Amino acid sequence: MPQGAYHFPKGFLWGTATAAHQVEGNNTNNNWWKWEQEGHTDGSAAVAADWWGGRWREDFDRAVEAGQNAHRLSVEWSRIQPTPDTWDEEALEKYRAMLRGLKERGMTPMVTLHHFTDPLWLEEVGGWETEAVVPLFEKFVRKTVDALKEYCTLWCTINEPTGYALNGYITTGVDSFPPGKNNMKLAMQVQANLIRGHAAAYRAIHLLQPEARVGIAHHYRSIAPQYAWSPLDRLLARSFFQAINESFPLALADGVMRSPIGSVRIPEAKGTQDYFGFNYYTREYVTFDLRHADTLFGRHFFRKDAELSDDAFLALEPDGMFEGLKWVVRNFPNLPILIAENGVNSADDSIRPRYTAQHIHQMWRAVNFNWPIKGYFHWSLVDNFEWSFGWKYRFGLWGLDVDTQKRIKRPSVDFYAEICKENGISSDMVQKYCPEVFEKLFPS
Ligand code: IFM
Repeated sequence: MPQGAYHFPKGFLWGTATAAHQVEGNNTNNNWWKWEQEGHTDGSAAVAADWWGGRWREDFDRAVEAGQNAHRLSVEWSRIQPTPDTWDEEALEKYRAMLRGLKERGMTPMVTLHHFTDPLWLEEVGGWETEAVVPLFEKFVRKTVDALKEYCTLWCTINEPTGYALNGYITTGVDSFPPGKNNMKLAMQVQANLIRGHAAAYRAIHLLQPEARVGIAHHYRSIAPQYAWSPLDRLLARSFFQAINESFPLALADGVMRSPIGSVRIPEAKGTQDYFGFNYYTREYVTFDLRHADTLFGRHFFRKDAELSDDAFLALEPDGMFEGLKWVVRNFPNLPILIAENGVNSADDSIRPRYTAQHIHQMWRAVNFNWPIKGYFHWSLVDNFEWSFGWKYRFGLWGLDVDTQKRIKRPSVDFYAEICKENGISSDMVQKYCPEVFEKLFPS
C-alpha cells in the first residue's frame, strides 16, 4: 500500500467558519428571525449554539485543542446598530471579547461583516433594493471595523452576495430567503447595490486600517450541461454559470456587472479585493426541459451516480473544487485565495470524513500548481442553524443538542485535527478515517 502525505505551505491557515445568526442565538431584531417566526423555515434559530450566551469560549477551546489556527466568524448588524440612530457598545464589546479570545488562543480571526441577515429597520426601508443602503452599510462597517481593528486585519465584507440576491429575489421554493420575492429586475438591482456596498466598505476599511486584507466570500457552484453535445444544455449551463458564478466577482475585477437582463457599470468596484474568498460545496447539472419555465427551461439535478449528502442536499463532486480554483486563478491571477467555506451536512458523520479528505486533496492539487491558496475554513465548527432548513442539516465537526447545548464529538473532529496539526493529509489518516477513498487519493 502506498505511503505518503500531501503537505501544505508553511503558515497555511486551518480553521472553521461560522456566522452570527447561525450560532449566536436570539437575534430577534433581524429579518431572518422575523422570517422564521412567520413559518418560512424548518424551526427557528432560537438559542442556536448560544455564542451570545458565552459558549463561544468552549467552542474556541475545542477548535484550538484540535489544532486549528484560524476562525472565520461574522458580526450581527442588528445587534451593533439596533436602530438607525443607535450603537450598542456592549454588543461591540462582546465581539471584541470573542476576537480577543481567538487571539489569546493563537488563532487568526477573519471577520465577515454581512452574512445574510439585515436589521429589521433596514428591511423596513427597502433593504438592499435601493442605493440608499450603500452609505448605511458603509457607516456600519466604519463603526464596527474601528471597534474591532485591534484584533483583526482579515475582513470579508459580504458573504455569498449572489446567494443573497438570488435566494431572496428569485427562488420561490423551500430554500428561499427573505423577503421571498420573485423579481429578476429587483434581484439584479439588489446585486448591484451589494457590489456598491462592498466597494464602499472596501475603501472605508482601508482608510481605517491600511494593512487590512479585504474581500468577499463567493459561493462557486460547479455547473455542467447534462449533454455536452446539446447546444441548448450548453447555453443553459453557460447562462447559469454566468449568473451564479461570474456576475458578482467579475464586477470586482473590471467594474461592470453583467447580468441576464443587461450590464451595469459600477466603476468604483474595480480592483476592490485583496484576496479571493472561495466557498465550494457541490456541482449540479442542467438540461433543457419545457416543463421548467420558472427556471428559464433549465432542469437542475445532481449526477445520477453521485454520492449525496443527507436529504440529497449536496452531491459529492470534489473535482468541482479544483475546477473552481482554476477559474479563480484564470480570472484573478494576482490574488491570494482563501477557501472561506467547504463542508457537508452529514448528521451521523458517515460522509464527512471522505468529503473532507477528497476536497482537501483537490485543494492540494491546486497548491501543487503553485496557485496561491493560503488557507481553508471548514464549514462548520459546530452544528448551527441552516437557514431555511433549520436544524435538519448538520454541518458541524461537533454535533449539537440544541435543547441541552451539549456538544457531541463526531469522528471528523479528530480527523480534521490530525490534518491541521500535520499541515497536510497523510495515507495513514485516510486509512484510519475513510479507507473507502484510499485508492482514489493514494493510487497503487
Ligand atoms: O450555512 C451556509 C452558510 O451560511 C453559507 N454558505 C453555505 C453554508 C451551508 O449551506
